[in-house]
Amino acid sequence: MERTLTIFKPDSVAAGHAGQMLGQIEAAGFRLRGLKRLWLSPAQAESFYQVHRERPFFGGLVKFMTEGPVIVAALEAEQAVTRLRELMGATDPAKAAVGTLRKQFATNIERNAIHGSDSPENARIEIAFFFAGCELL
Ligand code: 3AN
Repeated sequence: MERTLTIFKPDSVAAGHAGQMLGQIEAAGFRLRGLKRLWLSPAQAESFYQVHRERPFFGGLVKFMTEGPVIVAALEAEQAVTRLRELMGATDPAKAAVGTLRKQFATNIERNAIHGSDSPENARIEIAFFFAGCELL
């Protein structure tokens, strides 16, 4: 079993899509191991996305991720990282396959509805960013 972290981004939470997205994720076989709703501060969003700090879209990404509450979840499944990214679809919803979460719920490459860890190692780091061990039962 492998774990991954997902974030239902501010666009999804504001639109009331988080429940539908989580339902599709659970229906695909993921088990929920941790769940919380929070509003990221600019410092927290900058820290979470520090790998992108040199990218031209970094400022816009931090502004977007702090515009309203997010819902974060720790998920467990076999090959959870790869399988969640397949379910999410391409970063740019215009390029995402039909049926993927981003095709259904994302607006554009920035306001793209959902985050998923990109490797098992980053999943461990990202889960520890949001959850204490006692919150992951
Ligand atoms: P993914 O979320 O598919 O792993 P990353 O890690 O390359 O994509 O990008 C992280 C986030 O940065 C994306 N989810 C998106 O919100 C934003 N982003 C990525 N590329 C762009 C871009 N070219 N323009 C604006 N925002 C972007």
